[in-house]
Amino acid sequence: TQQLAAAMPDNPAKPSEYGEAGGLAPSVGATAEAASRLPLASALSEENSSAKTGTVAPAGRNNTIDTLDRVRVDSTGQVLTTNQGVPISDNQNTLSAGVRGPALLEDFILREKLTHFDHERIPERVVHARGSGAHGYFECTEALSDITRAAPFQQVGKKTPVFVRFSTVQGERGSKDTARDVRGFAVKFYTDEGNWDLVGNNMPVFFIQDAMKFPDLVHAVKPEPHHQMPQAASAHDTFWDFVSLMPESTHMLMWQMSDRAIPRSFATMQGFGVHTFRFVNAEGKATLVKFHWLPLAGTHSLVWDEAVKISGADPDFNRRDLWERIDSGAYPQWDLAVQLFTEEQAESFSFDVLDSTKLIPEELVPLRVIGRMTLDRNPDNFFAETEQVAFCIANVIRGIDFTNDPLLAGRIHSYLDTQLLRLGGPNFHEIPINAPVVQVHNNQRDGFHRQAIPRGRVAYEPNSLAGGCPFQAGMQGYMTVPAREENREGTAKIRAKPEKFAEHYVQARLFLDSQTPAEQAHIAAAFRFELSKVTVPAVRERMVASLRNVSEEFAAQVGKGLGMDPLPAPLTPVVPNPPKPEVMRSEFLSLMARPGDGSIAGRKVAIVVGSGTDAALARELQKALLARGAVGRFVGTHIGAVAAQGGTLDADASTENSPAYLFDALAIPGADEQMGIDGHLDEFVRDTYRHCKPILATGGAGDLVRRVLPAGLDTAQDQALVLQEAAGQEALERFVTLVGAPRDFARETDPPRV
Ligand code: HDE
Repeated sequence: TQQLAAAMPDNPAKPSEYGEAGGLAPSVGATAEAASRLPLASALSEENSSAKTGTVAPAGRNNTIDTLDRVRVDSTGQVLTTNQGVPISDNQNTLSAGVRGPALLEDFILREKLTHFDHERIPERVVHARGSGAHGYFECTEALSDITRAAPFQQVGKKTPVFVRFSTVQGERGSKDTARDVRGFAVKFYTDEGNWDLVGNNMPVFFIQDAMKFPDLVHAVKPEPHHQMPQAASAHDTFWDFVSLMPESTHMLMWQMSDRAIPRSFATMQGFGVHTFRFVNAEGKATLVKFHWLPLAGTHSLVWDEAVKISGADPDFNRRDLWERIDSGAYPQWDLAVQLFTEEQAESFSFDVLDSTKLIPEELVPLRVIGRMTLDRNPDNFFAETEQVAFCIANVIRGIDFTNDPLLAGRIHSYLDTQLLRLGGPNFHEIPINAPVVQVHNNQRDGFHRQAIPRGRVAYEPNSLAGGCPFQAGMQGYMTVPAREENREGTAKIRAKPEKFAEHYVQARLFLDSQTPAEQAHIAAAFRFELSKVTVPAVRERMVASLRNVSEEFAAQVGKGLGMDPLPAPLTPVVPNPPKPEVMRSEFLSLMARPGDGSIAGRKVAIVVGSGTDAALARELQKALLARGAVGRFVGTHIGAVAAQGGTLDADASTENSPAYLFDALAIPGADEQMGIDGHLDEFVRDTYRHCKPILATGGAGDLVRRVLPAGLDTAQDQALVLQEAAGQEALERFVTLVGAPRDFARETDPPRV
């Protein structure tokens, strides 16, 4: 300390700030010397990971949450205060000069309250405004230390805390959940080497190949600027005008028109990193990688008619489902799988791996599961966590690097840029939900809302006055892969794309050909629906003209639904004779390929109750569902006590407030004539049937169901219709199993008969 005092004669008291001549004391010396003194290696090593991470996160808690506890506020038993902590005696009345006199300017309590309120909104995200988040953890199940240095993948069993936000893209913050749209699937890994954000979608490809087109795409799909319609929908002129002029969108359009765009639950959708990234190992060797999230609950979606109706009955459908799953302990889980491949392999493919409108079929590069993510805690506060979380594709950690995908390049710029405005300045990384669990050390200073209190007078590097600290990590720090193989053509500045980017239809066809007939029918119906909302005939025609390059049969089907006869001439493709693709059909592209393990956890079943209900059977069914993690809700003509056969049941939902489309299945354990006169119940049966969901009807309920369905339907052949006079254990079991199975679309006709 004395030595330091001597080194800083103008302020002899200063060294006391640094403690006893310890590692943090400023000293005269080179950076290298400082580096040799401070234990960088151990600070960054796996074995010596931060005490805040790398330890087992018990269910319902994790290490991010521990650090967030610092800022959580629980007002139980506390007195109301101002923002300065001054107790407030009266929160009802403004201070005024006499009871009928004017309000007084000196009322700092009123003014503080109103002023804060006046400022409590922030701009919504420019896209992905509508979202829902949850905390959880990622557990490594296969170490990849030979392939990447990335901290989460070093040891089997290692847990890394995560925060995840799912979103729609087009609609505003308060829009409905069940819009036909891409879903964002953004994961923030709070690793012990800094934050890594995997900001993906629930579809593996994108509309455009180059970030240059992103503002155009978003302007086209968002509500039209003159009248701000439609909200949370792509079915309008400007979107289809743009995409029909951008044949590179065709593949993505197939996905967006598929049932993937209306997921049943966030827990039942896949996630994709979309771009090709690089893994980098300790030797600096790179391996190309694509990321996939595979839901353990299987891939399940809604049908369009159902999605439209849900948006009226419960616009928060997906948000509520996520919340309730976590609240009830039916934690959503996904396996993280990677496709690993080399530059040489990539070069041999018929498509370019830098083109985000192309996927790599799993038959070509199989998936390798390396870990599992579990979401086990709801946020405490939507704004503080879900709204303020800021994902950024440029947040990468040691062991993960970018590729030259031109779409990715723009994203590396855009996220931080937009967040500077949305979150009000350069210190948003200090907002608790965004802060890494490791400490931040650098010479960035000041700015609005700075939270950290950096010590000392040194805010530059190199320095000698702070012992060279904080110092460069050198080989232990983030290293960019040195070789940029793709740039073989030379270094001429150019605005152009590689040749393979010009082909736009082969994978659109691959996707279509890989679907089941029911899925194909849904895609055709979605094109028909969306284009039927387009008012300019030339736009509709151009789109159908483009679809002819995907499949003549399919284009004809869509065209017929739009009254086009004859079909418009096909658009001229840029590449008329594309190379033969490696894979012509990929079963994994169908939602049916990954139905999950049949678990019904998190599912909801309506058990309709009324005067004809067999109360014992209703209770037995409710118990059987609960035993498997699903919820069976008693739905009456009204809520509250319902006098049924053999006892009173307590209905917590009604046919009026909770229509059929909010449930995964319908059970009517007995019915009498009285129950047959509720028109809502008729709709219940009709909608459940139309949306291809299971129905169990016993006792007189069989007659009720048959009365509602049109005569001539072959109900005996219907696998998801369990109509039995006296329901035994076997019928209950069959029904419960059906609740977790993919829907059987055999019932569907176009247009629907029911
Ligand atoms: Fe985004 N995107 N994006 N995006 N994106 C944003 O960042 C952008 C793209 C994705 O829950 C914005 O903070 C550009 C692909 C998700 O908070 C913005 C381009 C994929 C989320 C932005 C793309 C995504 C965003 C808006 C083309 C899937 C929500 C607010 C070059 C791989 C994250 C914000 C959350 C959000 C820019 C394309 C996924 C404006 C420029 C491809 C999941 O920065």
